[in-house]
Amino acid sequence: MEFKNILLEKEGKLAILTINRPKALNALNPETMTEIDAALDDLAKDTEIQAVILTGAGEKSFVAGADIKAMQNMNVMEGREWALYANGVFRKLESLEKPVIAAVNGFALGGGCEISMACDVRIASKNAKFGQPEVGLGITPGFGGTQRLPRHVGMGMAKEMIYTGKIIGAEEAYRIGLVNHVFEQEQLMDEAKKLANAMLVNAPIAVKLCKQAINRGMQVDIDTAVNFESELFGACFSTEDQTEGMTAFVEKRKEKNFKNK
Ligand code: DAK
Repeated sequence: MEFKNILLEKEGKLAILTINRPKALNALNPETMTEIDAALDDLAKDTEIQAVILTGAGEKSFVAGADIKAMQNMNVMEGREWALYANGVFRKLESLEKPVIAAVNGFALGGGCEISMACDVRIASKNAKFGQPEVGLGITPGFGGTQRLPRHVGMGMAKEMIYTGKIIGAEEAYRIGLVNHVFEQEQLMDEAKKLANAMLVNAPIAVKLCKQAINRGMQVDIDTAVNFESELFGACFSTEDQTEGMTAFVEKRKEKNFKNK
């Protein structure tokens, strides 16, 4: 598929997916969502790629939300279909079997905040702004904001943000745990790559299984969750990378040759 609204670049084991509609502050219209969907299918199949950075084009905006102009005249069925489709794409992103880092380089409002929350880790530039301003448009968050924001920052903080629609800066987002780190804008992508590389040196299957354990485990009771973790832990002992990782430790060898097998 030829992309018009996103860029998909690959550098070794790392892919960089950039939402590229800077004139509309990278707002998510249906075409962009379809392209993200196709890019995620590509990334899921590409066994070379083991980590992904998601960012927005330009210096002003990560994603300024779902495209309000595209939604303005939707009828009930169109709104429902749009929400179902987009939520499916966000779930695909959240479940991608590789870590995804959101490098939030400006506005992350509405659907922009929501897509960042479907990523594993968020880092932000100092000018980043987060919020769920939907109630001011007469709608609820539609891409999982009511569900993921309380999981990230707790129910009280999420309710305050969602009911008031207030926009918070990067430092406040850091304080409440919505982002892990804040950097100068010009350093953001380098720092995102450093973080990705700190993941890429580890056994990819183990990282993938950790993602499954955390994502699924957070949705279920603790007994089910730790049982699931035990199953995945056990599964690691069928991999060559477990043998390599432990052999390297015993041999006091720093360099490890993980093969994703
Ligand atoms: N949609 C469409 N265009 C947008 C946009 C958006 N979300 N945000 C910005 N733009 C466009 C502007 O219209 C403008 O285009 P032109 O007028 O030049 O053609 C261009 O980007 C530059 O924006 P501004 O001129 O407004 O730039 P400023 O620096 O003055 O302001 C701003 C930046 C981010 C504060 C402002 O643009 C703004 O308030 N934008 C809207 C932010 C917002 O409310 N975002 C949340 C959107 S609602 C659902 C599915 C999803 C959702 C809900 C339901 N279902 C299917 C049920 C999610 C909803 C949302 O995400």
